[in-house]
Amino acid sequence: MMSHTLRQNLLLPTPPTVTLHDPRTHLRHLPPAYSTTQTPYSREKDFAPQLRYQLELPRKPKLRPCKVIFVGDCAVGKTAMVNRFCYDKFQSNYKATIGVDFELENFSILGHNFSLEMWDTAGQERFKCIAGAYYRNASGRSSYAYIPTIYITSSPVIVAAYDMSKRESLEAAKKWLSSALNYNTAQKPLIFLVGTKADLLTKEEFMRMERIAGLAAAELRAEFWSVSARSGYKITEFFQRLAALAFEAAVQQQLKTLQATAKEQTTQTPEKSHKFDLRNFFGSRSDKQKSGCAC
Ligand SMILES: Nc1nc2c(ncn2[C@@H]2O[C@H](COP(=O)(O)OP(=O)(O)OP(=O)(O)O)[C@@H](O)[C@H]2O)c(=O)[nH]1
Ligand SMILES: [Mg+2]
Repeated sequence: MMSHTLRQNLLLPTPPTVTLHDPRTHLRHLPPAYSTTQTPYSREKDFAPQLRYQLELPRKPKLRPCKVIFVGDCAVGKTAMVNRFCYDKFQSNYKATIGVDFELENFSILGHNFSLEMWDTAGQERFKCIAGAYYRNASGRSSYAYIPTIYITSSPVIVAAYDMSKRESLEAAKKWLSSALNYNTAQKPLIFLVGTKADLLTKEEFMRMERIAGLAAAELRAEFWSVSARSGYKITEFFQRLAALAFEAAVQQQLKTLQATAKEQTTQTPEKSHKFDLRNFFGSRSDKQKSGCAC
């Protein structure tokens, strides 16, 4: 009896490796804005039906990683915010970022892979020129120099952070944002104004600061958020909203490019029309077979 049980156990197939998906990075709906009445972006409760329809078509869009640049004064909590979301950790001792830190976070949105390249820049004055180089890359051109510009469609995202317990850091965030915008003329970026360290404020201070930040955000045409990396308050919600809006923008941008290219093809002479082949945008094996292309 004993050996039988043992044999049975040995013959049992090894349990399959279960890949646990992080529910925070799997989105099926558009997350709401921090203040649903105060945002320059979508106030809808879900992705547009048109977008869902496009994504269900057999030709899947190929989305490039979206660049997210974090700017703001030193010690406002940019790194803490990124680390809380990416690693669910918080460090109370301050370690200034040198130049720029990089994190990659993969999302699955409506079943499509979408990555955020997070560029966490240093707030210290002496690194300002280094950050400039990364804003330039945020327009989505230089880091993929070998790919034609038309192929790169992700709008960059700029997160201007300020410390809610330091009023002057809000003024500084506006300046950081305007200098980041100076580098981003090719594509209109998504802009977020994020107040950090919400845990340090009393309820009254918090409400007062939110009123001020709400006005500033409206002026900057940004979506505003208040978060705390220490307590985790609204960190997940913020990153999910950012990823979802960036995804929506990337898909829409790609569709626009595709439509423009198709229009161009119909108006151009046959000689010129094969300059932009649609198969370069949405690769499809069946199409390649139909066209007889062997590559
Ligand atoms: N209480 C509290 N402290 C925070 C919070 N976020 C960050 N801090 C603290 O603020 C200090 C600075 O945080 P960092 O994230 O390093 O700031 P930074 O903006 O990346 O600074 P630079 O890299 O110099 O630009 C650290 O001591 C953090 O522990 C928060 O939400 N609440
Ligand atoms: Mg930092």
